[in-house]
Order: sequence, then structure tokens, then C-alpha cells
Amino acid sequence: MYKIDKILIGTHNKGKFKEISDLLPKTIKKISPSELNMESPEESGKSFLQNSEIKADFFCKKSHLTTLSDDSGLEIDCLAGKPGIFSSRWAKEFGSFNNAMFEILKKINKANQNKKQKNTKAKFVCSLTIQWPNGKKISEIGEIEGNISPPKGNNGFGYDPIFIPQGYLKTFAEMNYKEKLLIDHRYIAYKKLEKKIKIYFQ
Ligand code: ITT
Repeated sequence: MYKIDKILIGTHNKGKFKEISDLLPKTIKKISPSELNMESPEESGKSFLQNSEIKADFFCKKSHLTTLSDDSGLEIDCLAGKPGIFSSRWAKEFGSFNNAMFEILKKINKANQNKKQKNTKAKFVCSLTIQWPNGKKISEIGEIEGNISPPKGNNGFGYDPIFIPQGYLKTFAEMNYKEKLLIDHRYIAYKKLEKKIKIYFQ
């Protein structure tokens, strides 16, 4: 009934778009909001889940296409979970991801001043929401824990250079594309979602 043969991936972030496209079956046609000249909605939610729902609802209603959207970000333990849902906005406020990463490292150093053991714990969180034109929607959240490091590596996007996932010795930006794709927060959310939506794949 709701078989998915094409899907709008509701994001303007090229890094996210590529990862989500590569996780979905090859047989599904992937469409981007820019192909349809659609802007982004205001992210007025208070959580990753609320924001991924806002994006899915906005793009789905505008395009009348089944839509998969993502809200994600980096939560840093010693910064009380910041930047969190404001991860993208911090990069805009500070002028670039490089500047935002530099500011994050400064803030982490300040928060750890006079501490015997430096707390660099962080996690990437991703909420994925799929919405069908009839209003049916499903969301799943994925998280990956790790630590913040000085920037290293040139691959990936966003905050990848400063995040080392637990159990690894390199940042996401030092990993090759496939290596990150198959472990990150987006992959974890997608695998949970896939269990519920694969019946709609051809
Ligand atoms: P859309 O709203 O159009 O999807 P956006 O980039 O504004 O694009 P978000 O509001 O979800 O997306 O912000 C997420 C931020 O966290 C953004 O700055 C990303 O670059 C960053 N981020 C999310 N997942 C990431 C990942 O896997 N690696 C590095 N940075 C990531």
C-alpha cells in the first residue's frame, strides 16, 4: 500500500544526503529538496526527535512525496550536552565549522581547568523520521559515544575531525567513507528504522 519507489531525503546537508542515500536500497530513487527548489523549515523543536519530525512533515507536505529527514548533532558531556540541537547553528554563529571546532576545544579546556582528569566525553545523536503523504510517520534515534580530540583528518563533514568514536584511535574524518558510514549515529538510527520500513521496499 505504501510501497516506496522514490523518496525525498529531507536535508540540505550534502554529507547527510550522501550517507542516507547510500544506506537506502539502490532501487529507490532519491530526491533532494534543492531539486524541487524547497527551502528548509525553521527548526523550532526542543529535541532531535521534534526537529526531525518538523523537517519530515514540512518536506512531505510540500512535495507530496514519502520523506526521510534527519536531525543530528554533537552532545559534549562537560558542556552540558552543547552544542546538541544547535550544532549547525554554532557553525553559522562562529562563521565556519573550523571556527566552531576551535571554540568547542576552548570551551572544553575551560570546563576542565583544575580538573585532575580531563572529561572529553561526547556523543553524536541522530533522529531519523520517515513520513508518508497520508501522515503516517516513524522515527528512530541512533547514538554513538566517543571523545573529542584536536582536529584530525580531512574526510567526512561537519564535526567529523574532532570526534573519536569509542573503541577507535582515529577521528571520523580520518576514517574512510565506508568505515564511518557503517558505524555512525545515522547508521544506528537507520538500522532501527529499516527493520520497520523494509516491508515497504520493493
Ligand atoms: P538540514 O537541517 O538541512 O538537515 P543541517 O546541517 O542544518 O541540515 P542539522 O540541523 O541536523 O542539519 O544539524 C546537524 C549538525 O551536526 C550539522 O552542523 C552537521 O554538520 C553536524 N553533524 C551531524 N551529523 C554529523 C556527522 O555524521 N559528522 C559530522 N557532523 C555531523
